[in-house]
Amino acid sequence: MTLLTVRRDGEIAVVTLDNPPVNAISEAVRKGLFEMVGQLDADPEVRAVVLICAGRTFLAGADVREFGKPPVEPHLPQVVDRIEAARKPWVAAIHGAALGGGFEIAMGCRFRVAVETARVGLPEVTLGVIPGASGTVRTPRLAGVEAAVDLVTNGRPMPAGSALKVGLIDAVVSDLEGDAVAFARAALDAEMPMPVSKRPLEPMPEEFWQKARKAAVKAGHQAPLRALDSIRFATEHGFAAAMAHEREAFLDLRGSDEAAALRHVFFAERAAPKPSALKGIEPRPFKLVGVIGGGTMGAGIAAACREAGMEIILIERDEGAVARGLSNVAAIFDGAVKRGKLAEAGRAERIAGVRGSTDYAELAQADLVIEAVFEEIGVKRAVFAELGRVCRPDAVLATNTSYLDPRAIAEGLPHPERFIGLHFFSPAHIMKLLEIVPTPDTAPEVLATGFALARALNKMPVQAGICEGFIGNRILKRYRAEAEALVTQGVAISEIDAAMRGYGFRMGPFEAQDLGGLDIAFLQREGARAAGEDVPETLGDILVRAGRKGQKTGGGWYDYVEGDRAARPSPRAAELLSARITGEQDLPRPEIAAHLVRAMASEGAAILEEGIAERPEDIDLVEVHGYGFPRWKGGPMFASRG
Ligand code: T1G
Repeated sequence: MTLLTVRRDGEIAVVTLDNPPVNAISEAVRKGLFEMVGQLDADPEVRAVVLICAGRTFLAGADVREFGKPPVEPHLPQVVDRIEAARKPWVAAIHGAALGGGFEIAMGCRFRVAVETARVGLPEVTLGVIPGASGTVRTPRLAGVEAAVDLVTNGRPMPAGSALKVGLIDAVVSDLEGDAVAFARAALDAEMPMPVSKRPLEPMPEEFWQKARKAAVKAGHQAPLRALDSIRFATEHGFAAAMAHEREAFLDLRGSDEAAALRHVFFAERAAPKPSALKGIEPRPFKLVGVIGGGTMGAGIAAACREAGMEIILIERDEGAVARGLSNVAAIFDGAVKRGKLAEAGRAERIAGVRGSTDYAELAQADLVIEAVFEEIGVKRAVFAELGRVCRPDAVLATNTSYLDPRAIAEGLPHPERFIGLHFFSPAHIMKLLEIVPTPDTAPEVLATGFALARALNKMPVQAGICEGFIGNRILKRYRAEAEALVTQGVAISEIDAAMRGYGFRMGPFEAQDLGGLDIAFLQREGARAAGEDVPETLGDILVRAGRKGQKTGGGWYDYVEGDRAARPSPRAAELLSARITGEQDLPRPEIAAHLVRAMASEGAAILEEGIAERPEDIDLVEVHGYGFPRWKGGPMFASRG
């Protein structure tokens, strides 16, 4: 396969890059482009150049796989400068996504045209670095400081239409190659714009800087702030100085732990939906989906499946519950309309695809049914007994249980090979994590259906073996137990929460329990005790028995004042727990965080050892996508690696 091919359309040379799967800019691509400029400059018949890519997308950025290696010439900034300095003007013809170094190369071109569906972006901060080939220096010259800060510090790609408005591209076209050639030909007869690096740059207004800085600090890791700083530096210095400053920051960050952690998550996310064990196994179709239960979880699952284009039948126990369930689903789409994410017509179309019933017989033709009823074994078994009677033998039947043993739920179910656990996380239409829990009877194509459903819902699937809490809730239980152990050793609750916020979590373990309610885990422990298990009394038990269930009862680990969610240290909680607390201990917050992350990783090691999780990356994905583990720390297994 030839990396770069050239064809002539009259005086226009069309250079096509073909480096599957995403035209990442490898060393060979840099070298090829660098030499191509000289070759076409030397060709007297060529007057302009169109750069276009084969496959699904324009250049998707530097090849992230090369990040761990020493950079080799020609470096990307040199390639961009060389294209910009070419005697013949280059036109970037963009489809798919021009990202990172891909968009930097496009900015080295004299013009940029794109199809409507294309996106341009500088997502480097999502990989823990900043643009390293003039993204923070050319973008503000091309589109102004505000557009540059927006594009660079949040790392979100911009659709072609918006990019045209701010001047990042020159035209939106329909026939990409043909129109790009015509654009190049027309440009030859018009006044040539200045190369981007020569364009003037307005200073960054102080007020804008302060606002942008506050937002960048909120990101929690250093890359967004360094990117902002690099743009500001570019507004105060010449191009060459700004390029040197940017390069220094890029190389510094590229070797950082944050960048290594973000690359780890990047590749783990791309490996997750394609387990090798399912290669070549056809999933079953799932166009008509039943959801049993219209509460928060059921409504979220129904909305997520409807959003992915499935027809939904929502089953509840009586007409009132059906109405409430349907209104819970409608409320989710109303929210999307309010946030400007969904047009009114789209809302109506989505709601029209969700019908409610109390009659299980309506599920006779369902391809997939997902149960999301009360977390009690008897209730769940009754649901599956009914489903076993009414559903097709090949219909996939799934439980959303988060703690119960799926084997116990499926006991006695006819065609047990069609049963699987699909553990969604609330709110199910937002949280990306989906724990997929097969039983020993689950057929491979049913497991493949679980992964296909995750892809259809744009969720992050992680296969889990059967144990209490599968992967995520089992680690959560250990995390909470270790945090309580620190409290009994005299470490202040507020210090532990502050330590975990400082590490990058949005909330510490105690404030999170107060928000979610201490009684949920309490009921699980009580259920286990009732089943004869020896479950030692926890500090949380003491608080719940004293009526302290968290914010909803005005107090849990902390006290709360009506209408104010601020957590206040609680003398009452201290009094209730005093008998269990021996002494006082002042631990530095980083030590507290390291201790608790190590505890998560130790539970993760046991989970791997027992075969509950297949790979450490899966455990990191569960924690990052389901439990708020800071992405730029990579997850407990990565953070605790040797
Ligand atoms: N480098 C290497 N491999 C990459 C890659 C990249 N940049 N992007 C994707 N892949 C692989 C990915 O691992 C997967 O491999 C396959 O391509 C398909 O990916 C100097 C320093 C482009 C929007 O951050 O956002 O430029 O698993 O499943 O859903 O300033 O990939 O098949 O073996 O995601 O169609 C900046 C990251 C780099 C873009 C396509 N660029 N990629 O999405 O496919 S830093 C990025 C994406 C930089 C310069 C700086 C997406 C996509 P496999 P996929 P997709």
